[in-house]
Amino acid sequence: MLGKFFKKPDAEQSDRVPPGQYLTKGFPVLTYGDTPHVTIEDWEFKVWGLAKPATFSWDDFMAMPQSNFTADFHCVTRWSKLDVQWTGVKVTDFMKHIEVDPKAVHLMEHCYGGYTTNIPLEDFLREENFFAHTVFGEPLPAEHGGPLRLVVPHLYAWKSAKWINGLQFLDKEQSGFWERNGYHRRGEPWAEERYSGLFGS
Ligand SMILES: Nc1nc2c(c(=O)[nH]1)N[C@H]1C(S)=C(S)[C@@H](COP(=O)(O)O)O[C@H]1N2
Ligand SMILES: [Mo]
Repeated sequence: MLGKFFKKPDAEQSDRVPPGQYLTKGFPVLTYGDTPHVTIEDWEFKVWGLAKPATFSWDDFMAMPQSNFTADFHCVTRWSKLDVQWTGVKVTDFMKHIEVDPKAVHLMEHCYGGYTTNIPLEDFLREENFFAHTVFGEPLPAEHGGPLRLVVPHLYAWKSAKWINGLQFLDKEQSGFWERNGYHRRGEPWAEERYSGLFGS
């Protein structure tokens, strides 16, 4: 697969590329199953579990502060893309609207199409995480998770749920789709937390 589309990082960039990753100039699409198509009129985002239940419309999200982000993107299948430019809502700004029960320590990200992925509350609440609706100045294409996806830059990209439409706050860890199918529970790229020991690596 190396060659035209993937290259080993040069020295200048190598300190930004986690071990075992290769740079791609394109933006591959990695989806399990079909791409859901959701209009912003029908779009809805829900919060439940150990947080006060809440429902947000597209307009509710757009009324929150909008920020630009540049972030690196690391897929566990070994491609990385540096300096992706996004626009959206910071998780910390969104969370100002959520009342979390103090017993919550973990959460499940839910999506249109049924994909799920879990994340510790502490990893979710980091300042650099955001919900993105725009990439490189264009509306986020459906195949990349539009109208809205989560981006969690410090973990492998399977935690960056596309078509996200819900957060379930939990008092203990539960496994999402890939975590049940052999991926690591947390997925930190610098530690190469790729797969769980149970399924080998
Ligand atoms: N809903 C949903 N989100 C998802 C996925 C998916 O299959 N469904 N794949 C994950 C994986 S493995 C990766 S690498 C990134 C890929 O994002 P991209 O297709 O925009 O490159 O999305 C993540 N989010
Ligand atoms: Mo991935």
